[in-house]
Amino acid sequence: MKNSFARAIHLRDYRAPAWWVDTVDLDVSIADDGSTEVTARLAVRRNAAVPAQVLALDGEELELLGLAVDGRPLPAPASFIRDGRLELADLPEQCTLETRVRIQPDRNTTLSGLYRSRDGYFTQCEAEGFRRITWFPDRPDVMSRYTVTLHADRTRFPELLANGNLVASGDEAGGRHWARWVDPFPKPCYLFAMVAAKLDRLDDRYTTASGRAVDLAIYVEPGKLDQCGFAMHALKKSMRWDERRFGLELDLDRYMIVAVGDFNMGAMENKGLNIFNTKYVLARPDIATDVDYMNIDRVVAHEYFHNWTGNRVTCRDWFQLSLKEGLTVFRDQEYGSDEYSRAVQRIQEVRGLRAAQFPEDAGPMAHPVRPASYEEINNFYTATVYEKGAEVVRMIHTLLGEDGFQRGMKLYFQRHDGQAVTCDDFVSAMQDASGVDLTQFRRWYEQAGTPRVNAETSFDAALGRWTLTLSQSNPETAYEKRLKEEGLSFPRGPLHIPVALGLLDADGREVLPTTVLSLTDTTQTFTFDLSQCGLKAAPLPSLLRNFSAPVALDFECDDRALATLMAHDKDEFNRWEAGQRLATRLMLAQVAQLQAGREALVPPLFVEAFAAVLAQSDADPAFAAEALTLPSEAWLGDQMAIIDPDAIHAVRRLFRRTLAERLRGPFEQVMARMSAPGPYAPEPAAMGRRALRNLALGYLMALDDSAVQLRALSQFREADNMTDQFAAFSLLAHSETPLREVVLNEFLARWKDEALVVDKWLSVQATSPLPDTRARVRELMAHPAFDLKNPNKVYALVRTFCAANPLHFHAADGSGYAYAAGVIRELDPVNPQVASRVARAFDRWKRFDEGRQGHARKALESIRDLPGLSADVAEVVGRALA
Ligand code: B3K
Ligand code: ZN
Repeated sequence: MKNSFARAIHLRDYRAPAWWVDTVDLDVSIADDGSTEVTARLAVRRNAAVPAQVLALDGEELELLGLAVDGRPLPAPASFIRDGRLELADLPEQCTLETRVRIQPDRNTTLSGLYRSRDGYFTQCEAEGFRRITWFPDRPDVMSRYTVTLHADRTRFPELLANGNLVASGDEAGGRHWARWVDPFPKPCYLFAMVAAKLDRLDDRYTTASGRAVDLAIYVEPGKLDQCGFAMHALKKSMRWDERRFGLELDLDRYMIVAVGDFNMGAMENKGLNIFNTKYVLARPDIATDVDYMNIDRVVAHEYFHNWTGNRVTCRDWFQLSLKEGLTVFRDQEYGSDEYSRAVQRIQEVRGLRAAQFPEDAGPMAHPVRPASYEEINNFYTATVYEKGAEVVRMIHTLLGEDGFQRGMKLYFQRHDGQAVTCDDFVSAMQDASGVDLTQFRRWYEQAGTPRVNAETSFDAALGRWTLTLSQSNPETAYEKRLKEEGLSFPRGPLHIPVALGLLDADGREVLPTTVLSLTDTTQTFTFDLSQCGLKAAPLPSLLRNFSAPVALDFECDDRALATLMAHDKDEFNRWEAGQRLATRLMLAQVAQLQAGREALVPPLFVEAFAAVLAQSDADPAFAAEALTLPSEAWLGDQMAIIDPDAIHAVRRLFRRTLAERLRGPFEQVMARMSAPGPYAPEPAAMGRRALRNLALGYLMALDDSAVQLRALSQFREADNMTDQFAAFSLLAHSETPLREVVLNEFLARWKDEALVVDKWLSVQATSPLPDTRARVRELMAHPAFDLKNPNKVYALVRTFCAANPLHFHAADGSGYAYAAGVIRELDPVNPQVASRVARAFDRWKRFDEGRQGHARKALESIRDLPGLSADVAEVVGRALA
């Protein structure tokens, strides 16, 4: 295996570019056989601020046909390529460089650069795909104005799209046509996009706050126009929201979204021409669930918000990725909170953070929000950069308040509009605009790891004085260990942690409303004078309200206190959190019972607390659905020294079944009360009712009662919307009854022509707890519904199995690991980015017993030893084995 240190790219090596590219004139001509000629005319100019250097351009898989400087052809173009870069010495300070290359998008299975999907051509350039289209300094701090001319067959590719505005078009010989686009805004090449395809278009118009009319268009594969109305609605909603909340308006005359079925990630914010995975555009009540609708809303908003946070102000280098991603996730979270229930959104965000980011910090791929080194940048579009990055922005928001934060945003745009900048520049704007000192706070960007905060309290009843002692510790992660081995120093020290606190009395009445404390030392004591509150006993603290910092909190709190918080805390997040803490503690205790060979049981206190939430569920069904969801198997495992997936699964199953037995009546009543009459609408209130009703159905299904199963079957067959149909479908498909095959067959027969619904059919089978799951998943790879070249199919079946089915992926016989390794080896030559994402399922392997570790190691080594392994997978597997 190649030496990974030698291959790593380091932040400390950043140098400003030696050459600027002021304008790019691109001519792309797609021939009938798919082979494509790209001519690029770059107006290059030496950067006088740095010592003179050769002009070095990046390129991959380009067949160089010609090279010219200021119109003079250079002989033997290939002789200018050194170590994969095109190097030109002795150029004038300013000149026009012309390159002509041929590329083969039909053979491009990586889905990076220009590639073919079905009958059309699409691009994905972030992070480093533009170099697969033409020779270019492929780095985000080189910003240029683009003119793009596209040529292709008129009948096969009626739509020729690129960033910006259409300025001219016409016919050509041989039934071909052309179109020229000009983007008025300078941009880094990762924001370049083009499309040549036959597509249907949904048009709309939007008038901005300042009164400018904008043309909106969503392009989808022919026949799917009836599935893009909601995405258009979401686009207009998010445009209005950004005007109202952030004072930011669209700067273009035209904004386009194109949906494509083959796409590595969710969507891409290319200037004026977003390209989306169909998963985040297409929706209709009968094919998309409430969760799908919500995701579409959030992703459309996210990409739109990037137009300011990402495109107008972009990243200086890829180490700064969180500058645009953390901030834009924060913005889409706030959008979600303003549109739906703030508390429920927050609960879901924190659940996501704990499911993906906490384990990332605890595993071999740990890195800070702003990493200091990487081997393959595509591996760093992570939960840490995105979700923890958003938490870091949220903490700034908490420390500054909405007004201070908005002043910071204004200053940020004043200073940096049109520039490529760093995370530090963002924090400086926030600090300068608000006067809040964020010097220490910057450590959040540099330190990996989930900090632990420990809380201890004491109460002097005579004086009415309550003290809270908070201490923080920041565990060393795989990241610091690696830096040490490389002989690098790294900053460590206490973080600036905002801790939101409220206090309740023994009856659950609030005696201190939310106060934000700044924990900045390793240990710090805060004293409160509560003599006016008439307390007879120590108050009950509600700590880290609304999850005010991405930390793990250690605080001794007995079961009764948790039950009080669950019932009375004014902070809804902490009401949910108290329930999760209680459930986690009790379930882990039962796991220990099982491991000791004793019988596990469900403590009555838990049934009572659960019943109380159920009894109040009418007040806020969406919240109740969250509060009544038990901690996941993965979360429970993360709390154990050595993860025992079998015992965890057995205990969770026991809890579900026992709760269903004890509370059958209340669950039945919830089902009756929560029916949602009238036609389906993806509205928050109706979504909450459906979530709660289907949760109740889920518990009742744990009873193995044929009456309940028949009820589920009729819901499956009669539902007028996918939310209800899918809920019943997945429950029946996971049940050990003959109905399982019935619903699997009926579902596929009905939806075989809707690719996104077929993905659901695959993922339900991948998450099944039934014993034949691993064998089935393997068989499904040969099913016509599966396609290794399509990322959505791989994610639905393979990644879902590896990442969301701990019981079977971590099977003691190693069969899950062997299966995953086989797929990764097969997938790596096809699409390394997708293969690498699947490989991340091995992150936790050292948390299991020796037997499982042995199997996992073998599986990882079999991947590592694959000849020609991609840099993407090599980095993930190399770190896992290190
Ligand atoms: N910026 C893109 C992600 C690109 C991923 C490249 N491997 C989507 C987003 O975050 O909006
Ligand atoms: Zn983004």
